[in-house]
Amino acid sequence: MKPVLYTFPISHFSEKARWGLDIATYDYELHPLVPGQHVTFLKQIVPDTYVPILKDGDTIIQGSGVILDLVDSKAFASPSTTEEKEWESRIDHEIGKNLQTILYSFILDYPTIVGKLFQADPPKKEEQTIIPEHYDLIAMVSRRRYKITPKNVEAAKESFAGLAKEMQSRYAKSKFFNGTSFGRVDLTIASLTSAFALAEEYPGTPWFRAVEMPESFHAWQDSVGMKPLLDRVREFYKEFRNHSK
Ligand SMILES: N[C@@H](CCC(=O)N[C@@H](CS)C(=O)NCC(=O)O)C(=O)O
Repeated sequence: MKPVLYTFPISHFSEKARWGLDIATYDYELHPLVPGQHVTFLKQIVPDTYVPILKDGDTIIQGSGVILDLVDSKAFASPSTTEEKEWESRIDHEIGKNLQTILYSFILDYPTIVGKLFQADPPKKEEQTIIPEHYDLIAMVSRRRYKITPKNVEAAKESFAGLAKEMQSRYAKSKFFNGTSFGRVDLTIASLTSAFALAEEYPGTPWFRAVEMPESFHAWQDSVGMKPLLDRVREFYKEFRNHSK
């Protein structure tokens, strides 16, 4: 049996792992889960129920970084350096984790948006949304999981914008972060900002295109001023996101 990758369709950390496996031409089955329903299912195999998870027989690898470690030598032209891994970790926290706090702070008050984003199959804009069962509970758990308080959301926005700008200046000097070839930092920043860049090659794009995000979300995104960074992300998707299942 092939290894199985458990994901959520719109999870940016899942996208990071999936892109790594795809670019390394690692053979696996994709098993998307519905957020909310994932807890009961994943509790049978892991104590902390987050995705991505790669399950190969009895071996379980959880988290995008460790999954990337598994394929690092095949995924990139040269093995990732300690410096690249330190940057990956910074991007995971300051962009990836903060984005969860920021995104959910904007959408949890809109069950129809969340309902569409959580759908297992790609939704259509004109389709009626099925509001997830026990939505109030899902919203409450998400607020706790992603530490959504006014103070945390402000801090997350500040930290996110700071690193996005820093990455943008790095990319103004060099196409690739390591100066020579598409590497681990490029894959990390691209997958963790995929919901903004909405490249055609990003498998989650149909979900985000099917919803009308609140005006306040767009206003915040514009205020960050990261268009050049997102242009580079779209370039990375076009050139390197070529094995999507
Ligand atoms: N550090 C982890 C973060 C993974 C993560 O935050 N996953 C989110 C989806 S993007 C998740 O599974 N959330 C649901 C939960 O925590 O129960 C990684 O690199 O994979």
